Amino acid sequence: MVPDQLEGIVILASSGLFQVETATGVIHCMARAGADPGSIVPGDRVLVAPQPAGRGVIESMMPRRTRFSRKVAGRRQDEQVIAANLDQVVIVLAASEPPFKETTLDRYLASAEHCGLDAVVCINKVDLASAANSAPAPNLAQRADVYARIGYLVIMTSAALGNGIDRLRQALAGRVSALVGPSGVGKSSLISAVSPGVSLATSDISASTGKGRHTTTCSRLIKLGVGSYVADTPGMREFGFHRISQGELAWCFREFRPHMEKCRFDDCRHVKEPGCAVRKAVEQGLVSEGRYEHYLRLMGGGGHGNHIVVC
Ligand SMILES: Nc1nc2c(ncn2[C@@H]2O[C@H](COP(=O)(O)OP(=O)(O)OP(=O)(O)O)[C@@H](O)[C@H]2O)c(=O)[nH]1
Ligand SMILES: [Mg+2]
Ligand SMILES: [Zn+2]
Repeated sequence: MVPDQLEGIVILASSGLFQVETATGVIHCMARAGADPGSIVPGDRVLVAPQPAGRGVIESMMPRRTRFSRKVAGRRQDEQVIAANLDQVVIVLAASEPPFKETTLDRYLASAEHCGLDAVVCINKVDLASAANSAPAPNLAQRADVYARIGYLVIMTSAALGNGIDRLRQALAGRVSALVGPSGVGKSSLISAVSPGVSLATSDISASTGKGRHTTTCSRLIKLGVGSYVADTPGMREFGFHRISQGELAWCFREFRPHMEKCRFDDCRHVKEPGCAVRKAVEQGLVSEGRYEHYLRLMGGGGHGNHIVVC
């Protein structure tokens, strides 16, 4: 390493300005002239040339170990990297307000699998869907159980009342994570609950649309402890896949994997092909019908700016 450069981790990226955490503290940086500032995201490891007054210039970026990305919103097909060098994503949905939707969860889960990241499912606002004894409503527990049975860690939380916050804190310990999910589900509230020293802006969901107000506008990486970081990310209105091929999509539904190997045809799409072991597993109740239906919907394009590549 050039001695006059400092190694650091990007904790905030906003309109071409960056905050980089280094051994000597947080440095406010710009990207080197000619570099695309949009290509540097929280979690990126960078080399900074210090400038006077605690400022610096990001000179170079180290290769990424992992990244979590989606297709940019709108018609373009470009990739938008949400955070880099993550170990896992925590997909946050609300039990209610906004309503819990498996279609949304399956989309995020498939993307996490495609990015090679562990995924944790966090269902927040259980206080809004609970009986008086604060156990989650049975219907919600059943819906959550579909995901626990296929091997995902499912944590039911209430940032408002404190339920499940210890479990979430444990899941984040020693890892680099990002909380992702729609606006208004409580991502920022959960990070504030996990780390009481942190105060992040939150706002109520809109009474007219029942949706969040997109309060968090840029991703921010927060240090929870040695080796523990969590990224608060802006709620996403649409979550389109970035270049997942049809063949890859089935693999991204992790419970399909042991069955896929037994399909009659190597290039089986698990739609109508004879001898499809995935469909058979659905008929036998080994794979959830709901998950399979969402797979078919995603294979069909299903709106929402999907980018399933036929190859
Ligand atoms: N009842 C209840 N309300 C909650 C809970 N967690 C968060 N909220 C409320 O939900 C609203 C949205 O919370 P935020 O933390 O801003 O949600 P967010 O996911 O960060 O939203 P964006 O930043 O827009 O993506 C706020 O009014 C919170 O007070 C919870 O566990 N129970
Ligand atoms: Mg937020
Ligand atoms: Zn098949």
